[in-house]
This record gives sequence, structure tokens and C-alpha cells, in this order.
Amino acid sequence: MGAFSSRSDRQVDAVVIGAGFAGLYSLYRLRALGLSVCCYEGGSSVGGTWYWNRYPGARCDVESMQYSFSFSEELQQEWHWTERYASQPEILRYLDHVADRFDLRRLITFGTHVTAAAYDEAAERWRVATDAGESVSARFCIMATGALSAARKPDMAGLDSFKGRWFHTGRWPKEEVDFTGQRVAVIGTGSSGIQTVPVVARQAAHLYVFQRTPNFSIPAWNEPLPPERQAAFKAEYAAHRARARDTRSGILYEYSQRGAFDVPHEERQAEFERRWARGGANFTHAFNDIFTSAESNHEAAEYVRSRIRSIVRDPATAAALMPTDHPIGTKRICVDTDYFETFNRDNVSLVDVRRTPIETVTPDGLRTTEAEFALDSIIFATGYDAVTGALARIDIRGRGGDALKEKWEAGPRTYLGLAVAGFPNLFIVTGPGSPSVLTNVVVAIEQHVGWVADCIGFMEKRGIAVIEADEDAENDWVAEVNTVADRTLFPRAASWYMGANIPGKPRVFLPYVGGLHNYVRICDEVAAEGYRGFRLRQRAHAA
Ligand code: N01
Repeated sequence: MGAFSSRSDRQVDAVVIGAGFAGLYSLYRLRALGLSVCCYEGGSSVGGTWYWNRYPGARCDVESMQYSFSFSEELQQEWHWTERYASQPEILRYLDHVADRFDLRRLITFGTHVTAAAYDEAAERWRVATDAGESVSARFCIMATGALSAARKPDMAGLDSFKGRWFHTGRWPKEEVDFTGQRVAVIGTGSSGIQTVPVVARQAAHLYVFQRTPNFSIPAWNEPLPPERQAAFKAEYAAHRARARDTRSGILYEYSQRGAFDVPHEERQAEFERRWARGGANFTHAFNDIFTSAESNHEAAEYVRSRIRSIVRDPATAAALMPTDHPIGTKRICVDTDYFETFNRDNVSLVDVRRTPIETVTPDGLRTTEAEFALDSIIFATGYDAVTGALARIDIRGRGGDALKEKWEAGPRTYLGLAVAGFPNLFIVTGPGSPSVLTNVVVAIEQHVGWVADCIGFMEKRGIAVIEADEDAENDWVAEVNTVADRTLFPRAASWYMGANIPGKPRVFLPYVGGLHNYVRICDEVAAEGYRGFRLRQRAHAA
């Protein structure tokens, strides 16, 4: 096994891969069980997604009071958020604080990528190898590798010849980047592009936005968080958290109980108006059938298109910015600050690369089928090999040396998004088949990690050495993930949820769209029934 060093392995009970929200909480919970734990992290510090996404304008679009850990009452009471939506630097400060406060940092080896993980069936242990030539042997392997962490730089012809600088939003350098006076391109108009465009536009001499697919975006209306509002929320923190966990997305939106056509036209418009004025992704919950009825969805989409038409002064630019190729919400809804308004600036141009595709990057800029653009910097906001990409970058081999990559050739297969048949004692946090990316991911992470830690605790108490998902249970779960997706409009969009942004990636709906609340219930039942759908094997001496 070439990836593994011949030196004798370091031995631990559990190895955690990744030190973002998921990895940090995994370390906290597994150490609390009395296990020896270690962690590998590619970045030079903690934070995961929030370590790498330092691009101008990076901000979370779940409100800060909710996008945070709930596991420590002291932490949630003492940490002070300054804005309605936290900026990337603030979230990174928070995660640094968490790592220090709970003394997690010394468990982590930074600047080190895991390259391979292989299950040794005889020893009932995972061997994990890194690009630093280290290897570790562990009974449990926790993949806290992130659902949106495998950044995707499109293979653009000529990029190597470019004389300026180029960046990917998800691999932003640590030092400040100043675009003042520059001619800059942003390629991509998903959440990252839509956040960075208004900020870069204020610096650049000229900004070209290369758009392939227009996206729906709702204003954030970000603002400072008044201390009294924060105090009021904190006074009821536990209750708010419990309520959030019992919703479909783990976020305290106003979930309407009415369908869009249960009310007359004027009332429907007034509701959209009210939600637009409130800001954020709450908009798509204005009616309870927006994700399931094409007609209701059309009403919401039309409302957003009408807002774009009224904000953007140039009618041709407004028309080009209006999404028409997918139902609203079926590609991740964006939340912005002044995105559409930015196209009213004299120094901003929209380039429709669906109509005039990019042919090549040149030494001095970029050429489309129609024009040449002189550029000093290019920002790729081109997204991720989502949900499965970070796992695919590790050579993961289970029983019999079988590769996860091969097992997942036609699409990922998991039981509950947490475990895979043939890969004993390996757990995935926010894996395919889990609700993760459709939810407040911190809530999902706390649930996944909590479930895994409880499972390992159960095993320790009962002298169980090995747990493995049963193939039948896995098949049933994959079928369930597809069934619930097919009841919605989600599969109609060529989105990263469907794997559609990566050439050659199988088109399957990756997350579980049945709702976090239902998912939690199912996971709890599985545990309560002695880990239904899993095979458990006693330790040899306890058998
Ligand atoms: O990536 P994306 P993202 N030429 O895949 C375009 C989370 N997130 O980094 O749609 C030209 O959504 C591509 O075009 P198309 C959130 O879950 C959250 O923006 O494939 N264009 C698309 O416009 C989000 O959904 C937050 O036609 C090319 C864009 O690049 C997820 O991360 C902030 C191209 C990619 O959009 C990913 O968002 C940021 C090419 N060759 C991210 N290749 C917040 O919480 C791709 N594109 C606020």
C-alpha cells in the first residue's frame, strides 16, 4: 500500500479528517467519551470553509444567532455577534475561539491533507495516510471533510499564460487583496459571485461579470445586531434551538401553512412584498408549495423577476439578469447586498457567456466568441465538486480493499448519509443522503456528530467493536432520498445539488430533501431500535 508510510503507525481510537465546524465538534464529543483522538486539517488553522472563503464580501446567509454551536450554554451566551448576518472574519474568529476555549487545537495537525484511508479487516482498524508521509491507525474514522470544500477551478484554456493574478473564492489567499484601479473579471454568479461582485465593484476600475446562468437572489438587509435583540434571543436560546431543530431546514423561518393559490392575487403579492422587505431565504417559505408546485413557484419567481426589472436601469441588462431556466429555490437561493443595484454602476458590465461563451484566457485577459477583455485579475466564483468531491479526493478503501469511488460510480450510496455498507466504523458528517446542505449546516452538523458520538458511546459500553451499514438498509435509504426528491421541483434544475456542475458526475439528487425534522426522527428511531439497519459485531474477548 504505497500511500502508507512504513514507519509504525500512531495509534488512536478515532481520527477526524477536517477541522471546520464538523471536525471541531467531532473532536469535542469523541474526547468526551474518553477516546484518544487526532485530526488532520489541510489549512494552517481551524475553520474549514470559513478558513478558505476569505473573498471580499464573504458572509453567511443564515442569521448569526442561529448559525452557531448550541452544545455549550456558556459559549452561546458569552459569544457576541455584531451583525444580523456574520461576516467570514467574524465566523473565523468564533471558530478560533471555540478551538481555544475547548482546548481542541492541540489535537489537530495543520497543513496536512489526508490522501488515503484503508480498512484493515483483520485488525478492525482504519489506516489513514497523509501527504506529509504520516500514517495513523484508528478504530473509527470520521470524515468531517465538508460538503462545499472541494473547490472547482474550471479547466479554462490559456489560464497558465495569464500574466495577471487569478483567484478562486473558495481558496482565497490569507493576505489582503486590493483590486483598486484594476480591471477585474468575476466568473460565476452563484452565492459566492453574487456576494463578491458588489464589493469588488467598489474597488475596481472596471468589473466584468461573466454570467452563464442568472440566479435568484433576495436582499439580506444586513444590519448591526442591536444588543437588546441579541439579549432577548439569548434569554430563550435553548427553546429557539429546539424549535429550529424541529423544522425542515433547521432555521427559524416563517413556514407558511398556505399554498400560493389559497389566497387571492393581491394577498399573494403582499406576502412576497413583506418577505422581500424582511430579507433572506425566508422568502421561499412564503407559501408551503413553492418547492412542489410549478405554478406556485412561478408566482414567486415572477415576483423576483419584477424586482430585478425595477432595480436594474438598463432593460437589456435587467433581462439578462432574470433567471428563467429553473424554478426558484431549486438552485441554492442567493442572499445579497446590493447585487442587482451594482449593475447600475458605470464601471460594471455584464457579459452573458451563455450567448457568447469564453473561448480562452489570454496572457492579457480573456476572449469570448464575441470580444476581447483586458484584465488584471480574474476571480473564479465557479463553485465546488459538492457533497462528494472532498471524499473523492481521498483514496478510501473498505472491506476487501474496495474503493469508495468505484462503489459510488453511478452516484453516492449511504445509509442516512452517515455510513456506507462495506466501510465499517467510518462515519461521514454532512454526507450525501443527509439533509446537510439544504439546512442550517451547523444544526445538521451538531445532529450528525451527536448521533455518531452516541453510537460510538453505545458501542463502547456494550463491547461492540464494529458497526457497518447493512446493504439492504442502504438501498432503502438511497431509494427514499430519490423518492422525496422526486416529489419536489429540485431535480428540474441543473444544479450542484444534482451533480450537474461537474462534467461526468452522475446526475442524482445528492442531499436528503425530506426535512431535517423528519431526518432527526428517523435517526433517533434507528438508534432507539439498537441501530436498526446496521450490523454490530462484539469485540473478540467480549463475544
Ligand atoms: O458556487 P455555485 P458558489 N464558465 O456552484 C458558474 C454555498 N455558499 O461558490 O450555473 C462560466 O453555486 C456557474 O454557472 P452555471 C451555497 O450553498 C454559501 O457560488 O453552472 N461560468 C455558477 O453561476 C452555494 O450554493 C454562501 O451555469 C461558470 C457559478 O459559476 C454553494 O456554497 C456563500 C463556469 C458557480 O456557482 C456554492 O456557491 C457562498 C464556467 N466554465 C457559497 N463554471 C453563503 O452562506 C461554473 N460557472 C452566503
